[in-house]
Amino acid sequence: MGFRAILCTIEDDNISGGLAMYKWLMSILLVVAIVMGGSVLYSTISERVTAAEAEKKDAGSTLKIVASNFQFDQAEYKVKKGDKLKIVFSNKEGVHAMEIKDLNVKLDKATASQEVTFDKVGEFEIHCALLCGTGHDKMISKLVVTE
Ligand SMILES: [Cu+2]
Repeated sequence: MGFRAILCTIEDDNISGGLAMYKWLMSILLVVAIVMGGSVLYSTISERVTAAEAEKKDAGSTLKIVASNFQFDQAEYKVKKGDKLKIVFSNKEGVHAMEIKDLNVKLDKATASQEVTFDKVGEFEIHCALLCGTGHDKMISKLVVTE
């Protein structure tokens, strides 16, 4: 009888010991889950922020050039050296094309945009590359790349 009682006590101890171990393990798992969940959430948020920033940067990196009869919308377009811009050309009136010979840029209705990295400081002539009418020769603007 006495022996049995001892055995029972040992078993009880084992059970409570196991339970304590189980609780401990579960709390560790919970902490790990929280940390992992948090880091996933954090990386998702930071990814979104990065994407939003990239989009914002993209929106600002466009150089629009609009042609009409018989001029471009600005006499001078200014960019900074090192800028990587998407030149977007459009016709507001008439059908024109634009060319910057020194930078190998040629855009028209069919090919309306081109990405250009401005790595040379200087003034570059923009002119119409399509015989558009009486004012064609006057369609000259400047692209200025500054330091
Ligand atoms: Cu022209």
